[in-house]
Amino acid sequence: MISTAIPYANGAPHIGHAYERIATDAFARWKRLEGFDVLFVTGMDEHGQKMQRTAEREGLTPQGLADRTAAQFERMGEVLNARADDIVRTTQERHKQAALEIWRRMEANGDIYLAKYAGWYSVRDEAYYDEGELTERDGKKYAPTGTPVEWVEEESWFFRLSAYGEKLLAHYESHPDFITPEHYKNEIVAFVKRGLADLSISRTTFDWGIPIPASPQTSSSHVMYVWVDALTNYITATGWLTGQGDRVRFWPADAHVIGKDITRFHAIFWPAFLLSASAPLPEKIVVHGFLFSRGEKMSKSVGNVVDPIELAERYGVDQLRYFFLREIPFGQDGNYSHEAIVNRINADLANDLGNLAQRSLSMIAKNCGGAVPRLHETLEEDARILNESGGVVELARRAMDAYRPDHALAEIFRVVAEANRYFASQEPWAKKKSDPARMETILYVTAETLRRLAIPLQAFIPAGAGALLDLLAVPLEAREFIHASADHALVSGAPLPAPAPIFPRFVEEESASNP
Ligand code: ME8
Repeated sequence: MISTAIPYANGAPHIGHAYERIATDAFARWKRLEGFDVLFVTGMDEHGQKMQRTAEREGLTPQGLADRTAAQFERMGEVLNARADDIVRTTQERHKQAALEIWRRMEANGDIYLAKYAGWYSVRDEAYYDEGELTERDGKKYAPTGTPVEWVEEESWFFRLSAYGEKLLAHYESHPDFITPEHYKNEIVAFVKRGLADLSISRTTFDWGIPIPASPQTSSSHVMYVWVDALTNYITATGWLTGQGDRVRFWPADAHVIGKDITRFHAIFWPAFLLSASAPLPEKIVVHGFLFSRGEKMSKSVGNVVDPIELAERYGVDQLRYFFLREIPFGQDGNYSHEAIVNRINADLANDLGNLAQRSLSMIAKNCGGAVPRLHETLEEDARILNESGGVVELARRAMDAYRPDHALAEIFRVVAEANRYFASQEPWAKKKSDPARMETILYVTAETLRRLAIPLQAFIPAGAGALLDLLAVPLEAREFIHASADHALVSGAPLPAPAPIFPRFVEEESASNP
């Protein structure tokens, strides 16, 4: 099981959401190609004060706003070719049951008590902050994230987070890869070591949330703190807490993929809740960085939010996926700009991969009767490139096991570049008359190399890699990693479809000022 964070349903998808979805989809596809039975889940975070306030501002009901946003995110998943197996919406009945069940278990374990809360709350972050963390500007106080905070006093249920510090530290110690990459782990460990305060986990000042069953102790009605509610979505998808459905076996999750701003919630609160509820902990919290448009943080107030669907329509879906996954060192922040995207598309996809496929396959169509060429006597150069392409899945696998799609793609495209050098130096076009057998061998070796590269590429650029495998007449049931070896090599004489270009160059539109 692998998951994305569940986006707040108060606004349309932005590039950060697209990046997270694409990366998680690539990890999920990779594991499927490895032969695993994969559950890939996403969802929508639909409760909380932020939802209630945005809905009021827009003249909608909170549910109406949630429905509108959920439809936008569903469309984003489809457009990006990154559909999940399940979308957990926190207003769904199955999710309410799971959230109440985790609450019941934490309460039964003695970890929930009633007290009065007074403190600084940021509605934008849906989080409390300590006085010491705040900064003051023009008489107003701000959270470390830059969002305004307000003073809140209310009766609240508390979770005994303070009791879990030692247990969490022991878990980080015994599971050194629990939080990856390492530098995010170091921040979390330092935070826990400073000591954890108990956590307020209910609200009485608004009602858009999961109601906590009334108790004789309470004087007002409480709804669940949106993060207890939201984090539980990961279990809702499996039915583990309620024992319902046929996905119970998927819990614990292998990886929760999240952005760097929500590591505390995932690496401290969530495992503490699970320990309290006697539920197994997820294997890994996989943290990615933030994307910036030429170095600026995107936000609605700055007005530079880019619609990922527009980007996909402009550059192409595989092209956008490739750019994100190849360009940004996974775990670090990254920049995107028109120039950077176009450079990647044209250099790697169009020139290196697309051209090689186009040139070799059209030569085969013209000179080898539209069938896989014959393989005659092979030379050292042939063996070398076949060896390189034969080893690529293993090298990329190591990178993907470390959640580095950028490294995996670098390995694959290193071999794409090798294959180009092979093709150019062997000059099959020059052997057409002088040594047709040699020409056939070179074309065979090139086609077989393309096959071995296209198989792992399916995780990243599924449509283009699939189209390339179609052009090589590789059957749908022979496209997993076990098929990337020589045992499943192309069979000489097998008919091939007519070649068609994959990955055209991105050509700049004529701008109005430059006729
Ligand atoms: O945090 N670049 O929702 P969200 C990369 N509802 N990633 C970004 C980003 C950017 N510029 N901006 C946001 C929430 N993200 C909660 C999650 S999970 C139980 C609840 C990432 O819509 C962000 O880090 O603000 C998070 O992983 C995801 O997008 C959703 O962010």
